[in-house]
Amino acid sequence: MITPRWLFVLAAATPRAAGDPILVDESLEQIVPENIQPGDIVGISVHTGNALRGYQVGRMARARGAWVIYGGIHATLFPEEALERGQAHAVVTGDGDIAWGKAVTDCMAGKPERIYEGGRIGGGEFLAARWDLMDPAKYMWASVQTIRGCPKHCSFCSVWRTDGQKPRQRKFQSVVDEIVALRRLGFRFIALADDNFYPVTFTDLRLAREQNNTAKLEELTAIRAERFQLMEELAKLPKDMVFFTQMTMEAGEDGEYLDAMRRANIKGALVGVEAVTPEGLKAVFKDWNYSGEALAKQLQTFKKHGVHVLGSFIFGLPTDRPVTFDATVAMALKAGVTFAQFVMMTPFPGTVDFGRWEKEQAQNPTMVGDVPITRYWLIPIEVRPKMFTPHPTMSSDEIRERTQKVWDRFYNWSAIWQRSSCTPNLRSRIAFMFLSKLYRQMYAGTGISTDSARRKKSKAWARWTARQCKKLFQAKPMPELASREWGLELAPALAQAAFAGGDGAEMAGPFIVTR
Ligand code: B12
Ligand code: SF4
Repeated sequence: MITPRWLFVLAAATPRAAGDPILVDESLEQIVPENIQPGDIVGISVHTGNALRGYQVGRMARARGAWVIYGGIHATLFPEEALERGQAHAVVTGDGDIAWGKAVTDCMAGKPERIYEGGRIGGGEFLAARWDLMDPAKYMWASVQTIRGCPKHCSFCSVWRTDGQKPRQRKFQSVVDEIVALRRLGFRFIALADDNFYPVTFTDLRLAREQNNTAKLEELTAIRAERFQLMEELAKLPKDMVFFTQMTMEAGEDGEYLDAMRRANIKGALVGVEAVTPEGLKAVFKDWNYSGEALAKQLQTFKKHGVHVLGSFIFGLPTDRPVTFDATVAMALKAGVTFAQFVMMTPFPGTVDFGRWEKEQAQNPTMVGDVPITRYWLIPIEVRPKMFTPHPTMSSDEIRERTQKVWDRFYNWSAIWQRSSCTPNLRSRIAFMFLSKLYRQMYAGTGISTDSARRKKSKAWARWTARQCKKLFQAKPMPELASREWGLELAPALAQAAFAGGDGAEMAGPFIVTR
């Protein structure tokens, strides 16, 4: 559905001397080994879920005489594993925008280093993707990143550890230019592939002010002002644009921010609700999230300001009990979230949860074949357990079955029909229903479903629905659409003035001077 952004960003980072790269997205089609020639340079991105396949591709490419380089979140966390299991010549850890170019140049000279530390580059250094190398017919949504990193520290998430807690924000001009390029190609649905679109909260501003930390206050204020600037520019794009992002529910405190999102056509956001009880939130280091009535109210605020919520809930937390499943779906319905996902607790490497689990397993590791369970991504998919960490009171089958039921309840036809009343006419209402079913079917095939027959049926259904939905996402290309030329950078002093004396409630008008 969504463009894998890294592929098109690395294309932009490829040195000219190497020519235009050939891009292969294995979620659409498998790589053809015969297309790899001796001396080619093959870059492979691995996240934890596809590491095993990635290593297979790397070994094949190396056997064909190519240089093999890995990157991505998993290779960043386990570079030695990629070197050994994936037979890499080199691994790029962290951001590839700069390091990939160096690795390619070194391969062309026949002298790659083992590890290239890409680190965390500044927001101003993020590259725009090379969308000219994409076949627009293959994707429904494009993806553009506006900010990287997240100041929080949730126990199940690796983002704050790998991408850092300091938000790294791209210059808004570069983001808007890229979006214009995509609209020219006929893309009107764009995922803002951000870790957290609301990087500065009122609490952050208040604390900096109370601590008299002027430098921090200035920094936060500038980040926030640039967010508004970005949204103001997005609002000037064709009205049929639809953006979707990810953010914390803290944004519910900030009506002005949500209004700016609505004006910018950011129609929805994935919000990590995770758990509906205070114990559950504490277990995942997210006790700053709301629970109970306050949670429902917070999420309803998004909708009131015209921003739809895709609520994300986790099951399998140690504090979960059978009643938690009912309570969660009841809350999702009460809070009026437009979409919801119910994912199973997975200990992803680099997270606090994973560290704790690895420690527990150190003395007497559970093995699946010859692989310790803490390296579950190396276990062949046919025998890989669906859940890795035992729950104190429920079996993994019970959790999976209950989770499945929650999906079914939230996405039954009658519930979807009721939710679809948020759309303006019958046609959109039907589209909404199809989309909801598509979303549910996609997840039915990600390991949550209980049997393979159901998974197979779901996949076929999802493909059919996706084909119908595709028409909804496409728009007539607008080759005539031009980017604006921006004159001045956002002046930090002006930005600061806009917030003087308040919680940011009194945002000033546009700061930018355009030519
Ligand atoms: C947007 C996003 C999504 C979107 C869009 C996915 C898409 N098609 O693009 C959606 C919502 C669909 C999604 C789904 C999922 N996601 Co997601 N997602 C992200 C997010 C926020 C940004 C990804 C992105 O586009 N970044 C922009 C690009 C430019 O950055 P990048 O991919 O990191 O690539 C850079 C470097 O890593 C490096 N690099 C990457 N590859 C390579 C390759 C080479 C050769 C080199 C040299 C360098 C290199 O260079 C790039 C440029 O700097 C990341 C968080 C993050 N900060 O990475 C999570 C993240 C990748 N997702 C994650 C997860 C878990 C998932 C899901 C499994 C969630 C779920 N439970 O269903 C699914 C899996 C989907 C799938 N099958 O792949 C985890 C992965 C953890 C892990 N260890 O694998 C992350 C890290 C978030 C987290 N909470 O920890 N995701
Ligand atoms: S789950 Fe979301 S809020 Fe928590 S650290 Fe990760 S990106 Fe930040």
